Amino acid sequence: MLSAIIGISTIIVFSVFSEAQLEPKVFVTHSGQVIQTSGDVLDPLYTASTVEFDPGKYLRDFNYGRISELNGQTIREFTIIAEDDKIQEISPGVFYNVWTFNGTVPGPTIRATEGDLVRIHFINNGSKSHTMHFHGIHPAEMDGVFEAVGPGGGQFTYEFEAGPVGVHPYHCHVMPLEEHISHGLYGVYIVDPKEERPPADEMVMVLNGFDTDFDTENNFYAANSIPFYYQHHPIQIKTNELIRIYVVNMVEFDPINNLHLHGNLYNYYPTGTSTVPSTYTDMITLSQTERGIMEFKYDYPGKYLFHAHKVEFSEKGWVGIFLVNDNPDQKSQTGIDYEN
Ligand SMILES: [Cu+2]
Repeated sequence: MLSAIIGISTIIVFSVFSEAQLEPKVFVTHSGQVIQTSGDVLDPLYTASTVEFDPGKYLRDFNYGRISELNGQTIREFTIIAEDDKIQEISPGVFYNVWTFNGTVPGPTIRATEGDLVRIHFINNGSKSHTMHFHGIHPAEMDGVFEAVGPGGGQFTYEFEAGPVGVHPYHCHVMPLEEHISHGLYGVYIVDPKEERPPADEMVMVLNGFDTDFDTENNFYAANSIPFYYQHHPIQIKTNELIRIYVVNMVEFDPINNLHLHGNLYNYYPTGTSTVPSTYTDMITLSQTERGIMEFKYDYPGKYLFHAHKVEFSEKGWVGIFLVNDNPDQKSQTGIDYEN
């Protein structure tokens, strides 16, 4: 609604001094701000956010769907709506046209147990064609590549059995793919093993970036969309409590990303497909859509950084802090029984 008002009320006034391309043009935004530029204006100008995204909530928010059962199989149904007209304040004063699944970037974390039937009611309320392409095992027609879902209310139902066990991305797969992904049409899909992993304080981190000046290089990087968010709002955890992070790299334009943890090492399970870790390290490197599960405990309380050891990324926002609180009585915040 607000974005529609913005769209209608954005008045573009430009004075043409000559036919020369580099002559300055003056733009007046809907809020009255006057902007002069000799460059092309590739997108409308915005000064208001229409997205409400809380990285603190997203971190531990898992969506298990509407649950029913048929012939002994658990069915999990989700409704996912794509839009491409939302505006998010990526960094103070920097507004960017994000394309969203259910109103946020990343979209909701979808979670099922191996063997469940996952049914996604996908509605495209955007102005361009979109799809949902899940990584994992499913029939060809459920792959979200060749069945583009048209704009303005197009619908498609994706249905498949959850598997394999692990952490997988989902994203739009309409061309130009780079544009559809970099604007934010992605999220995380977790498949739990039938025999549950040990109890833990679980989190999701999507490593992402935003190219806010359209030069196919990212201007901002983050874990969960907002640069420096977890530095300003440290993630509270407890000593001796098992932490499990489902991490997915969705950074477009850059060939690699990485994740370094301070004062500790973690067991790492690439793609989460094995219950046996492949490595014990403080640093993993990930290409786009590469992902895995990290597990660790802190022995000592205090503040610990985690960040990209690609320093450019950390200096542009991909950095956070774990605030490890002392836990002398071994009281768990996740219901873990420490006696066992
Ligand atoms: Cu798309």
